Amino acid sequence: ARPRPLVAGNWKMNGLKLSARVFASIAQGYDAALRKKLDILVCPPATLTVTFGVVAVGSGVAVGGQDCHVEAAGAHTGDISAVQLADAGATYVIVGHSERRADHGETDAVVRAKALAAREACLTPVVCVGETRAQRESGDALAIVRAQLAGSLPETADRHDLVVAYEPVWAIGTGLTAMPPQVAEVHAAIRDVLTARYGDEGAAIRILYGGSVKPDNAFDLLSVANVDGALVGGASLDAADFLAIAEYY
Ligand code: G2H
Repeated sequence: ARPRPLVAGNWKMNGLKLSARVFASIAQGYDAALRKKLDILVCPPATLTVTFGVVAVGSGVAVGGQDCHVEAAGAHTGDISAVQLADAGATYVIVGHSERRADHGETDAVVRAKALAAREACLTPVVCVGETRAQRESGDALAIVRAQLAGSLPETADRHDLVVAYEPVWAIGTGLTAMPPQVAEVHAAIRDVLTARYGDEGAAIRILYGGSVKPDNAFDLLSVANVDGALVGGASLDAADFLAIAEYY
């Protein structure tokens, strides 16, 4: 059986209090028919976690963080811990997004520590991996993704406490999307890593595709083998677009 799909929105550094209206439309659109088929997650900026959590009550939409510190508390000005996100109502947290890796120099070891901190706080980490354009062009995409997984994944995991997201860096926010055969190749390689590492549970862990997913390419991308959902950036800021992607299922 295929894993239960997950369509996740990553709002990045977008959204103000007013955006609760957009989130309310998403929550409203996640009707009984959709709930039967898939999970929906929205990861707003940390300032909106509590607001969205309140709006989400009873809707079944999960709220998540976009990053967390490796420590639960302490002298780390400007950072936010997994414990704080959980306290604010989050149940997931993205770790190792390529923008964090690039803007904040996060290494695989840091990403793994964040994934472990997330689990300590009972959050499900969404661990992101993906190659750059130069790495793809030099034929190293699979090797890079395997190395990132080797360094970023926790020792143990099951279907409930880990999600992996493949986001080719060259396809993020650029309007470029990976072709289905490219996605199939990488997702199959990720599945192999997960089953080698976690056995049967590895077959049930969700692998999301991310990178310019839109309503008009959702069908092509989500129908690829071993794609168990999407991590959606830009298109998740519009309730109708985000729901249209979820409605693939
Ligand atoms: C990739 C994705 C969401 P976008 O970063 O994480 O963003 O859909 O805007 O490419």
